[in-house]
Formats: sequence, structure tokens, C-alpha cells
Amino acid sequence: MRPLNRFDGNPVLAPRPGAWDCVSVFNPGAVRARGRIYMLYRAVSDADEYVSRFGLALSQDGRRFERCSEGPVFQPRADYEVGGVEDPRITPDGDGFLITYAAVSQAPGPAYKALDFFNAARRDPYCPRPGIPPLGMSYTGLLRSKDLAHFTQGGLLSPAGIDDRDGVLFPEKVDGRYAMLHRPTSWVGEAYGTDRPGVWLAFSEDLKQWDYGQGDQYLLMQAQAPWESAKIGAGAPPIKTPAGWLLIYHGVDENYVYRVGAALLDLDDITRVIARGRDFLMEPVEDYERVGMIPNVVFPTAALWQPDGELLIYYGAADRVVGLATADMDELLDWLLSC
Ligand code: BMA
Repeated sequence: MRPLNRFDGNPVLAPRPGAWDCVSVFNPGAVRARGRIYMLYRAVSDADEYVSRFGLALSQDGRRFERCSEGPVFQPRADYEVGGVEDPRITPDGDGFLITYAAVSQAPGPAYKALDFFNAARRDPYCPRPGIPPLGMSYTGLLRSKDLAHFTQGGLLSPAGIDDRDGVLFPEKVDGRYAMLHRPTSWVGEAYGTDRPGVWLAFSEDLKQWDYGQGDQYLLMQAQAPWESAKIGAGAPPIKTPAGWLLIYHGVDENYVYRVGAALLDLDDITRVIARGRDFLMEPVEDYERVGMIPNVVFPTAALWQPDGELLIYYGAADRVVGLATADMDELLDWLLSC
């Protein structure tokens, strides 16, 4: 038995007809603060070329969310993100928050339309994705915020000039430095110790200068099982548990199916993976996970450990809605440690 259950009221957030977020709302960051759960979600409207922006929703119980703004709370500002801001991940930082996200250099719409991708994907859920290029490069960007409604820009965290999404910060410094997981797409081949895009570590004193390591020094995890054989990427910011840092991540197979996986990192040495699920935790099953903008996707971006021991995992479903899956933290850790 997999120790993860879908919330039966899914989706917890769906697009609003006629509004700025009418096409899709998905891949959200979430954080518990001031007695509530804040969700910063990625949204696409039909007004432009599938450029993504961020909206804000709030919840008391983690299950019923209310939007708290009529329009987006953040949209592309810098020249490196004219194609959209995507997949925010939130880490508490002092009395505010750090947000990592994918800054996209080119609007996805023209490439998808030129290839007739959306129609093709509806006819054949396994049709090949156009990939990069022609979709353009993505980099991991940083935002700072006190209230998740107003933001200041913190620049890019990725190694210069390479495609690098799924940047996720640890919620505390490690040996005095910020620690980040990231997924440099082109770091494959002999020199990098992995033949598929994997999850890497990077460290920084100031969130500006980064130590990305040499060769495969900071390669943390590579694709192993068939369900994650095309590539893997960090999902939610890691959670500190007595058993280790819990990492919820995604894996992609050769048919472009996105699934959820879990691993544990050593509390004393985050470069050491001490447990990894022998199988995935969750795969697309429900209609809203199989049919949407991009078919067959469950894409986790936030995990919150509640005071009562429940773990809430928020995920994008078929790049169209937000789903919630829950686990009992003790059961999940037992499952991981028995692998
Ligand atoms: C990834 C990213 C995510 C997206 C997922 C599924 O490569 O683009 O933003 O949710 O694919 O389409």
C-alpha cells in the first residue's frame, strides 16, 4: 500500500471562467503562516501566449481555498522572464518568505501552437513534448516577500546560461550556507556522472554567489527506476524530520508521464541519500490528472507537515488544476525506511 491518499474534494483549486486565471491554475507553492495556509499558484489566462503569472489563495484547513486577489499578485518584470513565471516554491525566511520559481525566457504559446501540440496531446496523451528548444530556456529565479502579495526581485540562482528549473531552497541554512536543489538539464554525460537530468545541490552564503561543485561533486540523485527514467526534479522544499530531510520529488518516464516520489537525506550530511522509495508514491489516475493542458501529470510543488502529524502535498494535475494528497508522516517515513 502506498502511504498517500488523494483528498476526495479534489481539485482544491480550479480555473475561473472569464477571469485572468481561466485556462489553468497549477504547480503552487504553499506555506503555513499566521494560522493559515497561503497558496501562491501558477495561472495561465487566454489573453496571451500561455504566459504564466502568480495568484494568491488562502485556507484555514488546507482544503478549502479562497482567492484573495482579483488579479495576479506577481507577473513577469525582468527581461529574463518575459515568457512567464512558473512553479513557485516557498521557504519561510525570518519574518518573510523566499520564493524560487522558473523564469521562462520565451512565451510557450507560439511553439505549442506551431506544433499543434495541445490538439495532438488530446488525440494522443503520449505524443512527444516539443521540449527545449523551441520552448526556450528556463532558469531558477528568486523573489522575496513579507506577505506573498508584494515581491522584490532577487535575480537568478542558476548557473549562467543553462536551462535549470526545479530550484528549491532548504528551509534552514546548512553549515552556515543556504542550500538549494536544482535540475540543470544539460548536466548529463560522463563528466557529470549521470546520463539523465538529475537533482543537484548548490550552496551560497548570500543567495548571489553559488558553489555548484565540480564535475559530479554535488549530484544528489539520478534517475533510477523505469517510472523516472527520463528525468527527475525536486518537488517541495525539503522537510526536516527526526529520520532525515524528507524530499518529495517528481520523476518522468519515457512516455512523459509525471509521477511523485520520495527520498530521505541525512540530517548531518545532506549530500547523502539514506532512503529512497522503491516505487513511486503517486501516479496520474483520476480524470483531472490524466486530461488537461498536458496529459498524465502529477507534479508536486509544496509539502506541509501539520501539527497533528498529517502531511499535505499540493500538486499540479495535468497542468490545469491543483490537487491535494495527504499522508500520515510516521507511515510515510516507515514506508521509506523499509525500502
Ligand atoms: C515540467 C514543467 C512543469 C510542468 C510539467 C508537466 O517540465 O514544465 O511546469 O508542470 O513539465 O507539463
